[in-house]
Amino acid sequence: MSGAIALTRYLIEEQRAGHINAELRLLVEVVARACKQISVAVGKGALGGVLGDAGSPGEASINVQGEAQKKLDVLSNEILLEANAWGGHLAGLASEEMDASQPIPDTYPHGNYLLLFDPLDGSSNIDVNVSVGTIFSVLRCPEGIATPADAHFLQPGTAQVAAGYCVYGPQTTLVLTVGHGTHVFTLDREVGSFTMTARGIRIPEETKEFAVNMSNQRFWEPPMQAYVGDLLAGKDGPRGKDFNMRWVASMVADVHRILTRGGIFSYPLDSKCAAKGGKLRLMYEANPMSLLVEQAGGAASTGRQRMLEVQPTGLHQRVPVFLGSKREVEAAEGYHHAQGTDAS
Ligand code: FDP
Repeated sequence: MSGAIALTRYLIEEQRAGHINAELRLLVEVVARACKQISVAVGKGALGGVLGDAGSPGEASINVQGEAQKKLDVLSNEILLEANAWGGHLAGLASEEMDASQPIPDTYPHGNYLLLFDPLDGSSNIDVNVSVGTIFSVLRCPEGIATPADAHFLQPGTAQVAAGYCVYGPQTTLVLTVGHGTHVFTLDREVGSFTMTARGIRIPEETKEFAVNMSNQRFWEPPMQAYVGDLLAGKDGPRGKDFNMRWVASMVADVHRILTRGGIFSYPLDSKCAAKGGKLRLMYEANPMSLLVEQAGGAASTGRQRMLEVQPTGLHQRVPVFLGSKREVEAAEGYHHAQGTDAS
């Protein structure tokens, strides 16, 4: 017998250990199955007629964020909704692609969990064959609530009972935490199942690699200007070492690199996104990624506060993000605390 551990076996063992219940196990299995379907659609690309913008020619479809939707954004959202509606493990769902959350229809049994997702993160990279991914977060539905509304989803990241992402790249890889370490499962495309390929990954505490959209430099706040200025000064500057930069512009791919070999990922406040609170979404991007990173020994912050302790005020709320190697995130926070502008 091979020593490979399938996702199903891992989840059953977590259930036996008392870390999850059967309902949460089913939920994760269903999300993973949906990710396999999305992976197939992404993999077909032009052959499947799935590339390009959603909507009719000349009239792009726009989501609640005011961003043009790609055909694969819409398809991935439908796959996740369809897969999760009827299993009896959820009370409600929320997605980047939907204005409001959706309670599970009364035609299906209701469960005790809330699922939030970004069905296809990095969608501006879809048409150019660069890695994209699905990010998800699981919360408990507050007790006594049969039909959850948006307000019931507004729980801090510390309340997440599971979080993960699936990156559709050269390999399809699911990275998952149920609060007991962060584990990596690679899709065996011939067999059709996820197999554990790394257990309990640890992000190196120190790094020499950063990820940020440098084209926004002139719009950043002074602490960010100072922080990146010192990174760029390299060996001759106050940090005393040369840094390299990597920027895929798909958060899932950038975070996956950091979970694999360390680094810091940042999407800071800038004057273009300040009015909205930031660029990335708290509930289905920053929070799940932050839980995965913390469970791997890294840190995640807004620059001024631990990400997982931010009290959400809206389903689609945006936040500044700094996550990855612990010491580097602390260094970035240090610049923000030192300059003291209280922007978030
Ligand atoms: P996208 O808009 O392509 O979905 O979450 C949004 C995101 O991608 C992240 O994946 C990525 O890090 C960032 O936006 C890139 O945005 P910019 O090109 O505006 O910097």
